Amino acid sequence: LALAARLRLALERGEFELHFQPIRDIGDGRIVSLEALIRWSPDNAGYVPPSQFIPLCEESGLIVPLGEWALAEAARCHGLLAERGRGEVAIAVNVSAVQFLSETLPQSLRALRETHALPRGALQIELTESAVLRSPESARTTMNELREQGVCISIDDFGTGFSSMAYLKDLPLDFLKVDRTFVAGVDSEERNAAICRALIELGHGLGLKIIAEGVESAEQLDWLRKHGCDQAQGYYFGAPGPLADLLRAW
Ligand code: G
Ligand code: G
Ligand code: MN
Ligand code: NA
Repeated sequence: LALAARLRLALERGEFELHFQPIRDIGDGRIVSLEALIRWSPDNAGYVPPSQFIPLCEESGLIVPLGEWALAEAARCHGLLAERGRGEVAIAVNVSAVQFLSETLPQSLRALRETHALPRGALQIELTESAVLRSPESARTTMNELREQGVCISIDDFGTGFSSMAYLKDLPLDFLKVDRTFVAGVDSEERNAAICRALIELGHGLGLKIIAEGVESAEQLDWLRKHGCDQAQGYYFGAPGPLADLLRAW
């Protein structure tokens, strides 16, 4: 079976699952949101990382139904959080450019919020710069509709794409996620520190909150706290894992 067809079958068979990584407030350490990261476990034989199948799903168009599945699963999981008294914690879902620009996103999210009786703020979406830059006008329309529904928007991997100040200035965004390549060595390499300082200042100047990705040490976390970063995620706090594990260790 060609991989594209195998992936379609995987979606039908329910072979995908979501893992979650906590995002913590840097000030008080509390978990403010969970990033949902898709995993494929074919025939229950270990996990295939998304880098090995997301690009193919984007080419074949499967990313749209797969993305719909991820949003629905995130909505279901938010219900589980709420049952455990953690309903104020948001779930952030990665959305591909193809899905974001298909313009069905606001409608899908509205339907999910009704079906699962989700409060405003329950779901967030993470977009990359390429998703936005491919069509800034259509991006703005979709973002405004999401905003009205109380869905916050992050720009993911910030600084690694074709960053344009124009879209940052004009689009209704909430969070800027500083890519982990800049966070690595932030406490020991002046060039990374210079970029992180500038991104924090830029984001704050535009009224955005800053999330540092890929935090792996107490030294990095201290640096980020001292320089005003708002939230952090990374192996220092924990790798992505099943929701049940996270709830147990909360
Ligand atoms: O979990 P991991 O670090 O292997 O993720 C690698 C990449 O896969 C990340 O860049 C992430 O944005 C992407 N990814 C993870 N889950 C999803 C998803 O549900 N949808 C999309 N479009 N991308 C995802
Ligand atoms: O592109 P995106 O930011 O959505 O991808 C998140 C990816 O980063 C996931 O694959 C996740 O497993 C990985 N990740 C999460 N925390 C860390 C970390 O502290 N260090 C590294 N190297 N990768 C991380
Ligand atoms: Mn992400
Ligand atoms: Na990222």
